[in-house]
Amino acid sequence: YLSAGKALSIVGCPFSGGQKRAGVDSGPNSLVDAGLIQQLEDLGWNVDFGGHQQFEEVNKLLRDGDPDIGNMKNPRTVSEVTRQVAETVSAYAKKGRLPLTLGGDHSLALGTVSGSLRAHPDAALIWIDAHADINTPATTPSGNLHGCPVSFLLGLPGTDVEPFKSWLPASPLLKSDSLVYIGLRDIDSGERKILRENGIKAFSMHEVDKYGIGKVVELALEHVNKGKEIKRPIHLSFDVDALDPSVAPSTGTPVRGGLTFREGHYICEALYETGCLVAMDLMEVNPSLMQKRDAEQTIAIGCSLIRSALGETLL
Ligand code: NNH
Ligand code: MN
Ligand code: MN
Ligand code: MN
Repeated sequence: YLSAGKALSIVGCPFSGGQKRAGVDSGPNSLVDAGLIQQLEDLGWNVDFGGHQQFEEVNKLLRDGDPDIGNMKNPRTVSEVTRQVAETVSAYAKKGRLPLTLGGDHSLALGTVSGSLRAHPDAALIWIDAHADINTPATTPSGNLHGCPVSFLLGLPGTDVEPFKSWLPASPLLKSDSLVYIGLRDIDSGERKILRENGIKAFSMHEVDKYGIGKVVELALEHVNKGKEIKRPIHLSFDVDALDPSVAPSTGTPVRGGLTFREGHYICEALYETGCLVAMDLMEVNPSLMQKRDAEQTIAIGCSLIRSALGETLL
C-alpha cells in the first residue's frame, strides 16, 4: 500500500475543541519535542514534518464563540478542523506516504479516517480506546464531539446535520463491519444500543482478560478480513486513554482497568506485522494533566506505541 516504501508524514494537530479540558492541544508538540522524529528516522523511515497544522482561522472562530448546535459543542470549529485534516491526510496517503496524526482530541479522527478512506476506500478501522466515541448529536450526554467521530464516519441516523453535512459524503465511506474496537470499558447507554443494533465488533477489557491480547488481535483482524487472508489496508486510531491510567495518566478522561503497557504495545506490533498499516493516529495525550513526571511518562509511551506500530520491536 505504501508505494514510496517507508515514508511517513507527521500531521501534528494542536486542537482541543472536541472536549473541555485545555492542554490536549500541546500533545503534538510534546511528542515531537520528545524526539519522535529522530526515533522514526532511526527505524529507517523517511520522515516528513513541516511543522504542526495551524488552524488559524478556526481558532479565531473558537475565540469569537462557536455557539452550540443542538447538543454539539464547538460544532463549526470541529467541523472545519476535521475537514482540513481530511484533506491533509488524504493528500499524503495518495502520495503513498503513511500519515501519522498526533492529537489533539479524538474528534480529529473524523478527519483522519475520512482522509484515509478517500485514498484507500477498502481500508478497515481499528479503534483502540476506553470509549466507543460513537455517540450521535442526539445521544451525546456531554456534547463533546470527541465522543462522536465514529457515528459520523458511519453516517448513523442523526449525523446528517450541519455543519458536517456540507463536507461529509452523502453515503458514508465506512461500513459498520469494517470497524473493530479494542479496550472498551466506559460506554454510554446510547452507544451500547448503537453497537448492538449495528452488530459492531467490540473487544472490551472483558474479552482482553478472557482471551488474552494475542487472540483478541487475531480475531479483530479476522473480523475485518472476513476470515480470509489478512490483506485489507488498516487505519489504526489509538486513544492513549485505552491504556490503564497507571501507564498513561495524563489524558482527559482516564478510566481504570485499562490495557497494560505490553497489551498496548502488542496491538501496535501485531498491526505492523500485517504489513497493512496505512495510517495511524495517536490521540488524547494531555501533558498539562497530573504531575510533570506523569506527563513525561505519557509522552514517552505515546512515542513508544508509535515506534512499535512502525516496526521497532519486531526482529
Ligand atoms: N462517551 C463520553 C462522551 O461522549 C466520553 C468520551 N470521551 C473520550 N473518548 N475520551 O475517547 O462524552
Ligand atoms: Mn477516543
Ligand atoms: Mn488502497
Ligand atoms: Mn477515550
